[in-house]
Amino acid sequence: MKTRYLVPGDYMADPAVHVFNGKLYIYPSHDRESGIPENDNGDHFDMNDYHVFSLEDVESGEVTDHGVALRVEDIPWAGRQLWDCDVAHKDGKYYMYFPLKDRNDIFRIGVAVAGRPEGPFVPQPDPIRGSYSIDPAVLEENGKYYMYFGGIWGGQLQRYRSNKALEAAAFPAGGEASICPKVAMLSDDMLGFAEEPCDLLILDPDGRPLTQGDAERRFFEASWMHKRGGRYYYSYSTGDTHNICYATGDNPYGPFTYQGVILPPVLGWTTHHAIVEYKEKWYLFHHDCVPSGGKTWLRSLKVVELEYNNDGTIAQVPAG
Ligand code: FUB
Repeated sequence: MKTRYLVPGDYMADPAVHVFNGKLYIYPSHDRESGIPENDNGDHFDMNDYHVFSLEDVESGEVTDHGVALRVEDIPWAGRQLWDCDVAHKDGKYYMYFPLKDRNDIFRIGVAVAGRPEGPFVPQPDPIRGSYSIDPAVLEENGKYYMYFGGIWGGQLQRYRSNKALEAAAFPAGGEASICPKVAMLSDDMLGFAEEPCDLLILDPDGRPLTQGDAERRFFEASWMHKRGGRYYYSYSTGDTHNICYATGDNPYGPFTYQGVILPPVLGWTTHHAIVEYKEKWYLFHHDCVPSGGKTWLRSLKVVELEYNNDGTIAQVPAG
């Protein structure tokens, strides 16, 4: 399959993708031209709503835009910046988890609820208690739901240790274990954490945690978890080195062992993805900035087929 741009008329990024009612539903960030200058804090990613898309034929079928599903102005605790969201389904309801800065400019993770996968989603009055940072991704497993989250730099994860805010942001030294993504089981009502978030450890093949100085492999943001053949695949972006990498494990909490790069750098600064099985094929959804001519804040949604090797490792997708 050739790589396909899915929404050529608008700028969409950070796809989360799931199969609901036999269709593929895509929940992207909705990029826009805000005029805010680019900086390392990500202020130029000033998105203020989400659209939901669906499709039934990945290679050439029509992509339906279901319109606006949630707006910043409808969220009671909103400050600014709706970043990468995800959606989970339980007992006939759909739960959208979204990162948003509150009025103190602190990223928290909110929940909004709908009766249909395309929304509209109705936000809860407050963010999830104990939530922080960005990029929630939810895995369902035997009726339990696990949220993976976190992102450094503009995603603010370096401002926390052991779920507590620090006086000042702190990065480990280059040779020390890197900042980890977080995982927490969700409560039965899907509106909160059932437990304190804990670190998701990513080890090198010798069993040592990846170090903060290992910028080509260590976690930065954009968590995604999928399961294939009894194996858990945790994938993520390395941020400033622009790889989508993956690590495998045998349970939702890890530890995970680093395996390699799925997607080398694309045009743009951020890289972000979702992996999903549909009609017996696997697909990588992601974004790049080719259609906007390299404007890093105007990203376009793409899909390409993902191949697995016989040993279960993922064949690297060529950039472009
Ligand atoms: O879209 C804003 C941020 O850019 C996302 O939350 C990150 O994962 C990166 O893609």
